[in-house]
Amino acid sequence: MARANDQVEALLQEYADLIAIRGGEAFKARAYEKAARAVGGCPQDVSTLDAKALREIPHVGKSVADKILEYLRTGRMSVVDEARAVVPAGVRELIAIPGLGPHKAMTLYEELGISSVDQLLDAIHQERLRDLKGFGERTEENILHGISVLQKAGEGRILVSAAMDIAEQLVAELSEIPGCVRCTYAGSLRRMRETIGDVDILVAARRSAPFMDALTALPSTAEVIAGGEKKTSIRTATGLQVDLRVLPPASWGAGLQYFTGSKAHNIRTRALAVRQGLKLSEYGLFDAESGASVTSATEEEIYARLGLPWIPPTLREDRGEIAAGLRGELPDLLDEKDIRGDLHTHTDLTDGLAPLEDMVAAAAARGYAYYAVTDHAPNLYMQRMTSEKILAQREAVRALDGAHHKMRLLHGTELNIGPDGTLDWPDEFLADFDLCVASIHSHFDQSRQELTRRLIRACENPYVAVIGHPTTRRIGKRPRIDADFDAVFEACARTGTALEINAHPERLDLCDEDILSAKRYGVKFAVNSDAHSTTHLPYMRYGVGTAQRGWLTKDDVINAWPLTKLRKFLRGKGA
Ligand code: DGT
Ligand code: CA
Ligand code: CA
Ligand code: ZN
Repeated sequence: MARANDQVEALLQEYADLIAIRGGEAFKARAYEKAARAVGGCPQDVSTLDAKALREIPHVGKSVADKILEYLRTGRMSVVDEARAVVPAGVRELIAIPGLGPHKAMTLYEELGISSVDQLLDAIHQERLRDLKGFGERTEENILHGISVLQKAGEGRILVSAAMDIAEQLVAELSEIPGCVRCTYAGSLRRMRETIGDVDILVAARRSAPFMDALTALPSTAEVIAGGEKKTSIRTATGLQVDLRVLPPASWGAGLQYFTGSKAHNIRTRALAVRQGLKLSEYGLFDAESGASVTSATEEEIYARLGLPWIPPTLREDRGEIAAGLRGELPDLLDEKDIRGDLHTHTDLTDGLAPLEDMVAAAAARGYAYYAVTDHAPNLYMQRMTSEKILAQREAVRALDGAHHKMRLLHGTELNIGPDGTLDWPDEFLADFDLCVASIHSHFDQSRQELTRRLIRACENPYVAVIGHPTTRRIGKRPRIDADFDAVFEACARTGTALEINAHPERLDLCDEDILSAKRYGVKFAVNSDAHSTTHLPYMRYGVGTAQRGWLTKDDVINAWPLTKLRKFLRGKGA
């Protein structure tokens, strides 16, 4: 995505937050929030658009368009600058704490002068919040919990998608430099971890200086942390650290293996080498006694010399991949090109940004064999869905089916699993959908017993084929719900309900470890983008990466199946 869109999205979102903090009209804050999301999800680069084209973006009217143009012209939005002058930056930090809204944040600032997370922690420990109107012991607990969620997710790590955007851009630029033999990213990003501490880039070249110089000279480089002949570390303007290492082409394989990690995987491979009288380092595989080089050019050769098949990076976490490799039992992992369709997507009939036609065209362009439209059901009240609207949508979907000749359309919905496990519509109504996804969108704080029963009840509904984002966590924003997931996985296996691997980079839900547990129960999975705009469909790659980290093959994943087999699975659930 174009960077101007990201920057405009961030500014509009900040403006929305600042309006809310200052107690402005809620609808105005909401309007800027919607505009922010729409710009973020807009497929065109906003810096190439004129006033008229800007206003064609959903939720962008004259006043927002003017602000975007001002930003493109001057690099600032004066209204945001004015609002910033009134509300200290720290207060906006406070509203990022789960459980603390803009109203409470402003009260804390006005009554107690609190304008940072640290000051808030001090105030709680000194019990200074107790006397404030609207604050009690329970609020304190919620705030403390919220801060710990924020800090745990934070720890300086960023979402895999944000790191990937930067890494791919760097790899493209460094690959252009004369003398570049190979260039790729390694580390946790190559292993597709859900969050990334720093980006590790490797180059194979005879001379390192041109690459180091290019990295330090990039406009996005804000600070050079350390520069040397073998390794240069920089920090980008967004605060992300990038380590660039330049290797001699002959030791490419050894360097790539070493710097891909994980540390735990490397400890295992080194121990395996030692047992065979070898020594493995980032420079190569050597005979321990003579020091003679055995091999170093490719990862395949190094693994082969250790008696292993090449191990996919997503498995390199010391979760049994070495033992499985030695036995010749590594899974044939799901690949992004195995995915035949997307089974959880939205349109602008609810909170999506793009009309049905655009979503379908974008899905067809991805080469899908089938595609499900699953807008929100009525109990998510803000979306104002009705039976009439969804039936009208079904007509539109049926009419469009065949327009993209190779892709079949499925009409579904994303149901809300109510506090007691009941769903939005009666079974007779559900029976006419091609596919029902059911998800939890509210009452996250129920007891473990209630949450477990609620999910199991949804699985037992004969028309629910997929449980959407099963733990509801949002990385860095909301913790997972406290349910007994072993019991849920067991129920999914028993009832033939698939579990979603939601590919949105902020969700990645189920996560890798849950997938490993669920698979032991014999559960099937659906890897879905949950796209709310055409630009979200490519999030699929992060879902596939997560599925790989959970050792899944295409047999485990219902949307890697041919449509006939998928339909049979759905029929098993009543559709
Ligand atoms: P991150 O950056 O925290 O998301 O995680 P990684 O895995 O990218 O870790 P990083 O950047 O510290 O190092 C990249 C890889 O280099 C790591 O996965 C394995 C390798 N590596 C780095 N330091 C060591 C070390 O002290 N011992 C071993 N065995 N490997 C290391
Ligand atoms: Ca790293
Ligand atoms: Ca690193
Ligand atoms: Zn949802």
